[in-house]
Amino acid sequence: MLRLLTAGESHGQALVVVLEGLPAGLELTVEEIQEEMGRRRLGYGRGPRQRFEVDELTLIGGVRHGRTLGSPLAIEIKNTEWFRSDKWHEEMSPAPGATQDALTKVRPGHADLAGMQKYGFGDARDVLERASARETAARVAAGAVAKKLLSHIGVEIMSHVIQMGSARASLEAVPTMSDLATIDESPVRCFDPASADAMVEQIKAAAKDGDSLGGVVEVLAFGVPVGLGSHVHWDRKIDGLLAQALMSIQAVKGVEIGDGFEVAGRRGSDAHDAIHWDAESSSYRRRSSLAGGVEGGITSGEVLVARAAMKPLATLNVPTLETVDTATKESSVSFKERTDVTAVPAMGVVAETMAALVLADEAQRKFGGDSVAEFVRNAEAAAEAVAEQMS
Ligand code: EPS
Repeated sequence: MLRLLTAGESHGQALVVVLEGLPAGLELTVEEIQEEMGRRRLGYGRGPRQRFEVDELTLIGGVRHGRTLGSPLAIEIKNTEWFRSDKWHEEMSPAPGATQDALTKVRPGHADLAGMQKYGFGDARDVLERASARETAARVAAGAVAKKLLSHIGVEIMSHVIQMGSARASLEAVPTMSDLATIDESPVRCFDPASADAMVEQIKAAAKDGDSLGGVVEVLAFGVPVGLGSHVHWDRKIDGLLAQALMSIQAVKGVEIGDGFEVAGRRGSDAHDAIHWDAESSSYRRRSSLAGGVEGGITSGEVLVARAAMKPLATLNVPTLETVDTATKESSVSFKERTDVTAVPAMGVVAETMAALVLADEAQRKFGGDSVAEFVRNAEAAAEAVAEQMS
């Protein structure tokens, strides 16, 4: 249905995005994609590159006069560091040649060593340039488009940071879409200001030691229709698809839907969302959201909740992790690259993107439509059919 391909290396000339399967007639501007990409650059603990790198993007194909054509959407995102200096030109040149300084003190936890072994490289840069989270800029550009499509059927997606290092946010108040601007203004994209202060302190302390921090983000999707995904096959379950998409984000090591891990320790009588008939909205509602809006691999119509845990970045400003220099086999500490203390606040925006791509894909599978108008018409008809079935 909706297929995303990205290409490009972190310090190469540009990232390239191809998004195939969009309906025609979706209004789209460079500015709105750029605005979403700007949100990914937010967050205390990001490194210097975020300050000077501007996500300069060009719509190359698939859009005419501000509307999609139904053809593949192609976007180019220039790496401004390449275009405003000649810093990476030789190191990343596609022309035949060789590097002067191969990176061989591989970083534990990064793709360096496994990638070198798999692809037969002697220089970790041949791996890390693509493994880098710079690639998430391309994903977010595509995610902005998927979100725009979903907005036509009333689906809205947001995220917030619920843990940074060992600082956990209070989860008592659940944010809604109207809180997103406040969350984006928080230096760590945390909804609870007191927890945000504790998170900033943790980042400051880690930065002082040249160390890095991980954390957890929560993605919330509102207005998700009943019936996306299916119980009939392992690869059609919406929770499985969301888990794959979220787990594919660089440095993410854990995903849960709703209160997945916490619920595992409860008794069955206390682990499920009671169902009742809500006469006011003429719909079935759940009294809690332990299942995160998914039952049997199908969306239930409740708010969709997914969480993603990111490990601390493997690149440290003061490298202390034991490793081996692959050129000499001697013991060493991993090489130092310019890095961020944490990218958890940015990861939230990437997680929104991945959820949006999965939901837009599934919505198109269920409702179909070659134009946005047809897609919306079909979604409305499906909603009416569900309402009729209930009456
Ligand atoms: C990254 C390291 C840093 C980050 C980068 C991802 O880049 P650099 O080493 O060039 O300073 O800033 O993230 C981005 C550039 C981005 O746009 O997100 C890494 O090693 O993954």
